[in-house]
Amino acid sequence: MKTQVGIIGGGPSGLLLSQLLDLKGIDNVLLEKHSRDYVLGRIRAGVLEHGFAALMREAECGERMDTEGEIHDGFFIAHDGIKDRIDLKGLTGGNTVLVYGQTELTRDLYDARARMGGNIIHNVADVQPHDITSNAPFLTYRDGNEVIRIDCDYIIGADGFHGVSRKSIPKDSIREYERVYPFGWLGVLSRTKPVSPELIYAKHARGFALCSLRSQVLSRYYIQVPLTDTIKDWPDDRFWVELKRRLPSDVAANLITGPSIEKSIAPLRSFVAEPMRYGNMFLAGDAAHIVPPTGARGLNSAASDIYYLYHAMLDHYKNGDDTGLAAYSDKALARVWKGQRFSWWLTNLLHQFPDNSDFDNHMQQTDMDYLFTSEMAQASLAENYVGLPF
Ligand code: FAS
Ligand code: PHB
Repeated sequence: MKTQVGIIGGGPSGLLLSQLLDLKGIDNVLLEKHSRDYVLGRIRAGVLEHGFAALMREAECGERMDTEGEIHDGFFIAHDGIKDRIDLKGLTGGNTVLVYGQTELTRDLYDARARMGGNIIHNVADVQPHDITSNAPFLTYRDGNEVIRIDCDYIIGADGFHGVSRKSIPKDSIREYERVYPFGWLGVLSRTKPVSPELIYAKHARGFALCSLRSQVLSRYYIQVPLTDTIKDWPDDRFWVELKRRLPSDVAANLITGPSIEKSIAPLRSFVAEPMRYGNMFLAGDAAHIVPPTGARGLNSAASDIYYLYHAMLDHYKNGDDTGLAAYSDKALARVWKGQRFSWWLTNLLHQFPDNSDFDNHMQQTDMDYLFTSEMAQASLAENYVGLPF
């Protein structure tokens, strides 16, 4: 099999790039190790920057997002028993975010690929990139006992944090930066009316909590839990009691509880791999970087990677211009690191760190006091949350 671009990974990064390239007549094949239903079974991100939404529309996948997604002009930070609002729209000259689940966005991308007859191969085993630094790289994968080879001009590693692409780069050609946080997020999805029309991020002595949503009948809640906890430690009743304890009393009083339809614990880490290119293989999305979900930057950092790669591939195949490909890693990393900073800062502001000194905790409280006594500080938070320019 021969193609122009070989993509590893059928999550949002790989699917969005595959769709954008196909629309411009750039041939690509996408290899995904799981089934479509397995990928769609993951409950992940919920907040899209306007840049991501624009890219979905350019990929002719934005219709349901614009119909069913909710535009949010702001969100709340609960602290010291009160709620303060961050006025995203007012502080950023009109920018907002779109609340639309990653599951639905991924479904829209899969449906669009199917409509276009996109070449997506599921349930592939042992995907391996080969001759990455040559001008004739190729991919192999196993289908039963048969090994299939795909010759391509470029390989895109969009296979997430645990994928094969980043691990195929020699250790002396890649540098990794990481911070693992001493807690995780226990997430619950419930078919209940959301407690608040806008998101509430809560800082509390018992731990962080987040009230989010997927629609007016589907709520998404999170609480900070120790890394040693498992979902067996958190039957629904205990979860709801603990969530209420971390929310301002007026919010807790209005919380509608119900059976969890999904429950999972995600560890939190900050991670960046540099560079995001090795030979003719380009890393995108979680394959290259991970942020704690506090700032809703994970999926949105993937969007700018895809935007830069898409335009670089267009310049290469349509104009014979390789400056975009040469500049990709530096350009993507410049925005990735700003997303890392914001996510790290907001995580430090809102979570309880068991090893914090009294001074650390006083700094955290002072950071919160400064935020809500300075409109400039709120504007800085807002411009990062709606998404820095691509
Ligand atoms: P993904 O990991 O989504 O997709 C990679 C794909 O590659 C997967 O489908 C995988 O099956 C496939 N793959 C892996 N190895 C392969 C191989 N060897 N061969 C072929 N295919 C392979 N972000 C937020 O903004 N907000 C959140 O609340 C949030 N919550 C999250 C919770 C969890 C548990 C996780 C893990 C992430 C969360 N994220 C969140 C971040 C998440 O949304 C990612 O940013 C997003 O999935 C990135 O998309 P991709 O880069 O496509 O990677
Ligand atoms: C979610 O709805 O899953 C969500 C929203 C905002 C975040 C993280 C997760 O910062």
